[in-house]
Amino acid sequence: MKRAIELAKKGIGYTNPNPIVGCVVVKNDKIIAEGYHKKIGGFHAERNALTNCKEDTTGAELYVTLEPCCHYGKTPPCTEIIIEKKIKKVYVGSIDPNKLVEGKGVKILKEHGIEVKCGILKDECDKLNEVFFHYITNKTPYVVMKYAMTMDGKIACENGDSKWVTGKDARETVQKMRKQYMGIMVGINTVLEDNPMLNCRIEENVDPIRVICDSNLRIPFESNIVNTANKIQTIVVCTNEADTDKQKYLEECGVEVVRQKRKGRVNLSELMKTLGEKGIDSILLEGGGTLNAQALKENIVNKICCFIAPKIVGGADAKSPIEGKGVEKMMEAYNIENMEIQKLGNDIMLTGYLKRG
Ligand code: AOF
Ligand code: ZN
Repeated sequence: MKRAIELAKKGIGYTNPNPIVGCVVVKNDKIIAEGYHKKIGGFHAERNALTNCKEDTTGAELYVTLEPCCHYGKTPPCTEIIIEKKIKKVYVGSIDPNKLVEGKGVKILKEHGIEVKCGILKDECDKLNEVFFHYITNKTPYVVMKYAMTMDGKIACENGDSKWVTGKDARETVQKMRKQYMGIMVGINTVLEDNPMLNCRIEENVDPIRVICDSNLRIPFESNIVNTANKIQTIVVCTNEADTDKQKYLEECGVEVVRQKRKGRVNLSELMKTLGEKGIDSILLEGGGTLNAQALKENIVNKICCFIAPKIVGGADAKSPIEGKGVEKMMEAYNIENMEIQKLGNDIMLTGYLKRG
């Protein structure tokens, strides 16, 4: 199963909104075939492993990180090929929460006399697909709030200079996240201040879909975002008071404008529903502080990824990652659970999950 997990990870960034899945076939204590889900729409891990196998699979055992599917989707059910190839025993990591599967894959295999053992390295397998599990159940994107700050909790100096807070290794990790998650979201202030590209610079053609929250359509026509909207999918979200001529012009530049039927600020919960309907399974939220505060308030954040650089910049008015009004009492703080810590060069990365309820 460890090998199957390794294989599954090769699919990161290519399968969304489908899961990443790895599969290993073993006979006489030897791996006779391997496979993983390479790309959305392509064959599933099990079918890739079994069709690649040169040896006779009769009586072999199969390890798969996610329960085999039993439905006709873009491809035929994996249970069919497992039965056809006369596999004797199947070891499963996670149960598939997809309503079309949800235990039925295991049941069908058992009905065909195949022994099935579930929950092998379950936690590791579940972690592979935290995005898929959330999206298939809620139909809204899994939101990862990411920010980098100094040891005194600042994301920039008082004058706004922010290049760079963290070092090379941490920044490279962020690029990998831009590949892994389907969308990237920032507020208009970040566009006005930094004129970012919000693309993925470690690999071509894996840029995330850019989502800009811009209630009044203040985005400059000459910004990098608008200038590249023909090449990289870009969604700008505004509310009803935004200028309709500007909307038209942006659309001519290749920007998709989502207009929410409300006044004032963009409603993020509603936006998550809209993005979910567009098939976007995950969002890397790169702030700034006002948008981050709103995202926490509207309860759309699932995971936090906080980079801390060994630096202090000071300044009472230097920006911090979460602005807004904040909570009134320590008792009301947002709590983070299952914290993990990792060193990246001289920086550290803290990850954790928003505690619900
Ligand atoms: C995958 N890859 O290796 C496995 C999946 O859209 P389809 O027809 O490819 O079906 C996708 C569903 O199949 C997915 O939601 C999940 O429930 C199941 N298993 N999917 O993309 C795989 N094993
Ligand atoms: Zn399948």
